[in-house]
Amino acid sequence: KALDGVRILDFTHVQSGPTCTQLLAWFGADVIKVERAGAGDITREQLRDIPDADSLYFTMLNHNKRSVTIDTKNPEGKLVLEALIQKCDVLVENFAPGALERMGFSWERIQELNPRMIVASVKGFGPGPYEDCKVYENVAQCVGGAASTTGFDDGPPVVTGAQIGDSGTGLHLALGIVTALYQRTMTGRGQKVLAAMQDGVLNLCRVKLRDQQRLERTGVMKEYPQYPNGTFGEAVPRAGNASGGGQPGWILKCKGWEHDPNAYIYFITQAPVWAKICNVIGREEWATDPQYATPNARLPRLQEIFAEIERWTMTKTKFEAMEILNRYDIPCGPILSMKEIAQDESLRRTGTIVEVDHPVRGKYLTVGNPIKLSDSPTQVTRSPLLGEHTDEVMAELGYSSAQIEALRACGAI
Ligand code: CAO
Repeated sequence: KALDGVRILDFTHVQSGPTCTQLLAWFGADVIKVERAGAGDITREQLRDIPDADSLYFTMLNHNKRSVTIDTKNPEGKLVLEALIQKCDVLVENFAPGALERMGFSWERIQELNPRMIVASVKGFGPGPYEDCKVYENVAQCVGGAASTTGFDDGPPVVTGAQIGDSGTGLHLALGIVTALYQRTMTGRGQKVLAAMQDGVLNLCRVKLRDQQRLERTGVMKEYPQYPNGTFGEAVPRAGNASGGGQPGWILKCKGWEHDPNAYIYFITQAPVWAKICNVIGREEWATDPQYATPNARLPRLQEIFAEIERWTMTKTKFEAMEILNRYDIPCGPILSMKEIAQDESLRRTGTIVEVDHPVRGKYLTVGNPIKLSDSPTQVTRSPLLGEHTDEVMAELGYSSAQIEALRACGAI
């Protein structure tokens, strides 16, 4: 495995940090998750669908890890954590700001214990006025520019179902960690890695900061639905389902839309295939009509054009439309429900959707590793039970059975 031999001290909880360490585990790192005895990661018991079984929230974010319980506020527990810091390569955490220091593990202390240690953190904000604030997913979406630019012009800001604040920042952090590991091979030193959720969301909203500057220069953005009939204000408006790029697109109804909330298709009027689009929808004359023939001529007519294309898509199911449009290389995508995705055979074949067996909850579906390495294939294994590997990891640290029992008796592990 790509990260064979890399040991991760996983001090993460909820979603952002666990997403990061799960990826590292899938690439082969030994991820040792530290949890509080008796309680563990709060998500173990959140949104439970089976009484007393670790929730899907927890199981789907903590595959391929080992779990040890340590009370890091207990003096004996602190010694165990120190031993782990000396043995591991990376400490990953996403506590509220200052929590690690309050535990007695400042960057300086960690460096004393292990100068090669990389300390990687997710925080809500980077240094600045909000650095001490706790942050959850939707807060990050709001402060990172996603909410103000998502939704329709006549409605309020909207958050997206994609967890760009949590899982998105976890991905950013994972890249920071492997980069720091690479640099360590040359410097021999650890370093701090910080991924702030606001920054991660903003990075994913980069095109909207592009548009802000275009708007300030020209006062108008012709691919937005506000053009030509609506008005633009001072800030990038919500663009509904308009395409973020230079190829206009929109979501169109398909056959069955009256009773199926997902009977829709995303349709892109890509310029190179405009003539083919005209043929498919039966408006051949638009291919040569100067009012429709060029991308610029079409921009003020997009609403009319999409209404005409929708008259065609409404005669087909989303899959029929996809099949026909793909014959002509016309970019499009059916709106797939989670039910349809869960049943998708090709996603199962590639390991992107995986069925996992769990001793308490039985079989469940999860999303496997979306990043495929040809020399380091991912085998998804179930999430650990709380403290399942405490004895095993303690033995690896050199503790005898009697010492382990004594530590358990005093509540340190
Ligand atoms: N033993 C003893 N104490 C432990 C422990 C252990 N094994 N593990 C954690 N703790 C303690 C911490 O030391 C902390 O104690 P203090 O408050 O006394 O310092 C306490 O548990 C709670 O940690 P927390 O403040 O991080 O947790 P919270 O539930 O209050 O806040 C969250 C959760 C997510 C808002 C906060 O952790 C945060 O802002 N994290 C950074 C941003 C982030 O990752 N957000 C996304 C989360 S996913 O949606």
